[in-house]
Amino acid sequence: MTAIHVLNGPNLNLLGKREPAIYGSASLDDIRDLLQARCAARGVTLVFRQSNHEGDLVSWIQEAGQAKAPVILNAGALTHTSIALYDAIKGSEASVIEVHLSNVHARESFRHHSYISPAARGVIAGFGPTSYLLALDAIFEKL
Ligand code: CA2
Repeated sequence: MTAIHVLNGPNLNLLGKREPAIYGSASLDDIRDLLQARCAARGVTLVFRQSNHEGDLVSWIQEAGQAKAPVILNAGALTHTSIALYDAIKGSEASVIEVHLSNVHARESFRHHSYISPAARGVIAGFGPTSYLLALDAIFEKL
């Protein structure tokens, strides 16, 4: 395995600063540090990125697909809107685990549909930062 790519979408840079009742108190840097420690213990390189721009995420998914690197993707609200991300995953044959901090199915109905899920290898939602750790365990064990 060359590296594991963890890609984060719009507004996730605000984690830990706003809406702690929904998203918890951990910042995105805290989540990166948790994952970095696990990856270092396994001798695996972690690529951890966040962007508020859809095109960045498209390019990063293509990059991971070309490198045959597994992806953990929290696309934020783009989950519910982006055919471009669906096409990027399908087109690049990236192996993607979709993650969410919150249980999107227990929230507003517009969060119940995901354009990512049909292209994803699996989906983990509702466990806060542990959603990312569970995805990492799945990669270590299954891929
Ligand atoms: O639960 C998740 O991880 C989400 O992907 C988070 C997205 C939301 O649109 C999805 O439906 C579910 C929102 C990310 C924005 O995070 C914020 C954090 C703090 C303050 C405001 C937004």
